[in-house]
Amino acid sequence: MSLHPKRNGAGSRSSAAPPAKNNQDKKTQQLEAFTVAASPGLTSNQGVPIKDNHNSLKAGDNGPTLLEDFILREKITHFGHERIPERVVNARGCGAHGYFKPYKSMVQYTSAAFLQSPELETPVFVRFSGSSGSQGSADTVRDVRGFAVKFYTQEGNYDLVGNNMPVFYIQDAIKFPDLIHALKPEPNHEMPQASSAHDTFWDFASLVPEVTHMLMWTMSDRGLPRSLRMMEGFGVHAFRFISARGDAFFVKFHWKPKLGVHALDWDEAQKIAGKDPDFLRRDLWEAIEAGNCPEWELGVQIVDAGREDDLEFDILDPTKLIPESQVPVQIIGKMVLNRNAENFFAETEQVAFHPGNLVPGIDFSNDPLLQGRLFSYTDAQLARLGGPNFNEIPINRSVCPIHNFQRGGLHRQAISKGRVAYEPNTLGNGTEFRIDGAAQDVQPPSKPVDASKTRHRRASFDDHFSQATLFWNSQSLAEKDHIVAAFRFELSKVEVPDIRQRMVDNLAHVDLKLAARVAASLGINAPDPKAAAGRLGFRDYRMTSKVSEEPALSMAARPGASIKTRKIAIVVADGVDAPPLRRLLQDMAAAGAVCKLVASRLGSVSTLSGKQLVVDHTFANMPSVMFDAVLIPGGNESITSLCGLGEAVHFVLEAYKHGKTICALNEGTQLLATLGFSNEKNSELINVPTPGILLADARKVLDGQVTQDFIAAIALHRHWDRLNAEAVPA
Ligand code: HDD
Repeated sequence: MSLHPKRNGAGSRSSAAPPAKNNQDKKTQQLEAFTVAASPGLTSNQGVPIKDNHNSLKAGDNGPTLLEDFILREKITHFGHERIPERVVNARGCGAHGYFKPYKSMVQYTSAAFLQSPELETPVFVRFSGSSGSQGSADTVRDVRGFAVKFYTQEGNYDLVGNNMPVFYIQDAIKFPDLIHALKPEPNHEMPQASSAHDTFWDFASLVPEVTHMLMWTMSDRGLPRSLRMMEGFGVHAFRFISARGDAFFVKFHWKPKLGVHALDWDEAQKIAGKDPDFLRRDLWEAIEAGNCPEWELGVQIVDAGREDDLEFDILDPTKLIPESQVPVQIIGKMVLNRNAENFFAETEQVAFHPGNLVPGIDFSNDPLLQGRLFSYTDAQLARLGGPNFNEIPINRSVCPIHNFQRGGLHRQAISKGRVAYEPNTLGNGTEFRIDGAAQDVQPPSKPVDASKTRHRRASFDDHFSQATLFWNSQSLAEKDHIVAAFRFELSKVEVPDIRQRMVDNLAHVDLKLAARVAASLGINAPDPKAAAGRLGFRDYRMTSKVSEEPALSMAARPGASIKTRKIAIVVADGVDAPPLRRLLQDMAAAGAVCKLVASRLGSVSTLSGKQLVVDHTFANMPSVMFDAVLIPGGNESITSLCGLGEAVHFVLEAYKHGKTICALNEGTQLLATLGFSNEKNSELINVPTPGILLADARKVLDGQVTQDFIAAIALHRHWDRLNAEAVPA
């Protein structure tokens, strides 16, 4: 049996699961043993039956509650302890189960068993997260997203704890607490929540220029993913592959989503944060429940150990990426997420990742950020999960046997037999038991280290701007506009003008025009790169880049071809013209899109022919920001009502502003009149020269032309080059 997508409740796990046949099922089977189904009746934690769950034990009907009521005491006490400390960063997250399968053997590069055979499926659990917000913060804030994958391999757990951006803010882990303290809500008043738009963050950023490259990413649309299913993942650091022959390679990991890489608009993201703060986690959950199981391909950039100096930057510097045109990404396998967690706390909250959870054949590098992480994650789990036995929590258990002589500790579950808890020994099974180191070690010996202790940073880490410029140069015009707008927004929230000035002076080292555009709206002086260069700790150093533009860094350069799982709103009122609508609904469903009827009230609307169409949502409960595209069917009466309805007009205007595809059939075009579009040649499909606006004759629906145009326009995701979009007061 394999847990491949099952429609209608793919997420639910049957209570009598069949026996595991392959590795993928091993984790499911293991978790099954800990799963508790609801059963009739109540008991205490000691198994004592509870007959009354409504009244505490009192001395007489009006008397005080008795201390001896152990049922009350147990219930209230457990309740008071049911929270654990949230993660100090990446507190808000959601997770899902699935599997990973290589496309080919990687034996040439690594001995990692899970990468040896395309036949082998390895179970995974993935937790996505936002980095700055607390557990209850909104999903769509501007942020880097965590992308942590736990592979339950037959050689133990391997964790790839990455982000949706390929670089990080800082170069050395010793700066991590400073970075996070600056980013998190300010310590005096605990504001703002899940936002970098405040003085302390930009104060730090303006003084530590190594953050500049990462700022370009977070200020870009990458900071606002449309869906967790539509974002890339990166291991960030250079790791090492080690082959069975002992050959070593540097490797950078990439996750490439099958649905393409897409983003929200900033205005949209802010509105969604209020309308549906759970937008991203709901999207993931619903897609998996519907059997639309998200997939990513695993890619690797491999650099032979010893050839890393051919790169013009230091491969160990986590603020640098390897341009894909310099070292192509080899696609080596596929990950599918096909089952939602059964219990959020037990699985998603208690899962414990660690970038040092490695398997033989994969090693870390001397990246100083990674080195610090190796210490931090175990420490974080000890604080969060209450002791050294967190590996025994079901979601964290490996699927291969554990054997060592670690004993005791809080919440120990294993009942280790016998008198022996040491190695070597002869008393365990009567013969000598000794580990002789013959098997391949997880951490193979690397070059001998013979150096003086130093707190010095290598000069090869000094260039903080070349790749920020590379990122900027690689963006489309619309993407550049969004970056400028994001910097303006963030810095306009900064109260101290000196901080704004320092920041734009820094940006002048990325691109003078960018800095000037940001400065223009902030009421400060024009940017001065010399001022930045003169500051303490600021090095005005640039390496010679081999690549000046990199298409892979732009999302616009790689629009997807599919509209699978895209959400289309059909705005309707009584009197809607149903036949062309029905046909379009069929076509869109066949293309994998999700269509929902939106009206001013729930229930149903009547069609021109007097039939009823069931309404899915109201304009109030599901505004346009929750959709990818809008369809306005014809029908005189329906359109007259919609034109007189502010929330319907706003719905369409807002979709226009956010660059979404809008298709109007026949009279439906009148709803667009507010935007200055009219459908004078009513019998023609008019491709108004406004990208993504389709005004169509309903008769053309039957010949498939409208479907084709509509799908092609939605697949482009957004149409930013629209006239007067800023004039729309949405
Ligand atoms: Fe980290 C959580 C990713 C640098 C210390 N980190 C955490 C999570 C992700 C990342 C995805 C959430 C894991 C989960 O879902 O449970 N972190 C990164 C990446 C980094 C990075 C991609 C740089 C390339 N992190 C980093 C540094 C330190 C930490 C430099 C400390 C020196 N990170 C932690 C942590 C967390 C964590 C405090 C919070 C809770 C936890 O680990 O389990 O230990």
